[in-house]
Order: sequence, then structure tokens, then C-alpha cells
Amino acid sequence: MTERNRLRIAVQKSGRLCEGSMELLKAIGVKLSIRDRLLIAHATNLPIDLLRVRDDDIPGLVMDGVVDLGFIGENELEEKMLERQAQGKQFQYKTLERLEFGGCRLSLAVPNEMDYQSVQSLQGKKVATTYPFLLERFFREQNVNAKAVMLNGSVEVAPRAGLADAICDLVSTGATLEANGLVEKDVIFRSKAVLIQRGGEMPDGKQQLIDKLLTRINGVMQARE
Ligand code: PRT
Ligand code: ZN
Repeated sequence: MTERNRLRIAVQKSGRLCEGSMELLKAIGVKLSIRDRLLIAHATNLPIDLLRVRDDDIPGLVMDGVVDLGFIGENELEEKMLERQAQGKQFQYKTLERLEFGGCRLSLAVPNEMDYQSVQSLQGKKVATTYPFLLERFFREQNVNAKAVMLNGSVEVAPRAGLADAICDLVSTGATLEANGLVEKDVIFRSKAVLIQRGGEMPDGKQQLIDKLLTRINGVMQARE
């Protein structure tokens, strides 16, 4: 395949999805020579290039057709989809596989001392989150008039800092919430890592390669069950 026809896959450069994605690629036989800090890594045995980026950029790269495939958390994917929908931008993509890593939940959590009966208790309150579109959708569905306050980091300290009354953040073990005097109340979204494909036509060679990779992924997942 020519340079242009090499399959481009976006993966998180470092972080919670990085190990799972790289390990899966290795398990399905993609051999890489990755040198630290390089944006692009070329596979040595298949016509595949890896684009190593921040996870936040992956949905957009796939939806804009800049890359062919991407490994991403469903939370980030759904948030970016809602954001694009609100902006009237296109958000076409196809989920190829739900994967067995990156599991977490997006939950509402409140300070220990707060009286919380149901999500209705948040009426008129401010809720800090990195996922304002997912949170606002949930508030709309629940008929709650609360305000999502966007924070890109340190969400769990927002109530103590007086920036918000409650938070909506990703949880896996719950240790971070506990350490910050917060109690998990309602799960608004459950997430795992997924492999997604861009919309639009795929040249034959690339589609065959994608099909081959998917068959191998299914084989690896079955063997691990
Ligand atoms: O640098 P870059 O932008 O690429 O990375 P990032 O810091 O934005 O993301 P990263 O690596 O933290 O998370 C990437 C993805 O991993 C998320 O979008 C989720 O799909 C998934 N994931 C799974 C998690 C967690 N588990 C998780 N526990 N993402 C974040 N957390 C954080 C959470 O925000 C909180 O701060 O871990 C803390 C809670 O963990 P517990 O175990 O204390 O509950
Ligand atoms: Zn990120």
C-alpha cells in the first residue's frame, strides 16, 4: 500500500486507555517501533500508522475523517458527539467493537453532609463536570433545572473550593470521591473503551485490513472470556 493508503489509527498517547489499546494491538499481531514522544508510529509488519494523541482529540479526528480508526472511551465519544450535534457539525462514525478495558461510570456525587433524596435535590444547584453535554442531557431527561459548570481538572475539589454544590465525574473504584468527602449518588452514563471507524467510503484494501483486524480482536476477546 502507498503512504496514503496506510490505515491510520488514533490511540491515546498516555493515560488510562493507552495500555489497553497498545496491548490489544500487540495481541492482534501489530508490530510497532515506538519511540517516546513521537506523534506517529509506523507498524513494521502491516500498512498501519498509529497517531498518538490526547484522548479528547480522538473523536474529532475520526469524525473529521483524519484517521480511519480510533480507540476511545464511550464517555468522551458521546460527549463530543453531543457537542458537535449542538454546533450543527457532522459527527458520523461507526462503533466496531466494545472493548474490555477503560471501564468506568460517570456519576453525580455530593458532599457527605448534603441532603440528597434524588436528582431533584439538585434543582437550582451548580454541578462541576468535564462532561457538560452528557450532564445537561441527563438534567433535561430528569426535568431538573441545574447548572453544569465546566472544569477540565480538579472536579472533585470544586464543592470544597466553593465553585459548585456537587460534581459529575468519572468513577472507577470510588477512592477519589471518598478521599474528597463526596458520596456517589446517581450513575448517569456507563462507559468502556470502544474501537470506532470513520464514516464514508473505505478503499478496498483498507476495509479488508480492518476486517482482518476485527476478526483477530474477536478471537483475542473470546480467548480471554
Ligand atoms: O492526557 P489525556 O487528555 O489523553 O488524558 P486524560 O487525563 O483526559 O484521560 P485519562 O487517561 O485520565 O482517562 C481516559 C479515559 O479513561 C476516560 O475518558 C475514561 O473513558 C477512562 N477511565 C476509566 C477513566 C477512569 N476509569 C477514571 N477513574 N478516566 C478517568 N478516571 C479518573 C476520574 O476522572 C477521577 O479523577 O480517575 C479518578 C477516579 O478514579 P477512582 O478509582 O478513584 O474512582
Ligand atoms: Zn483527555
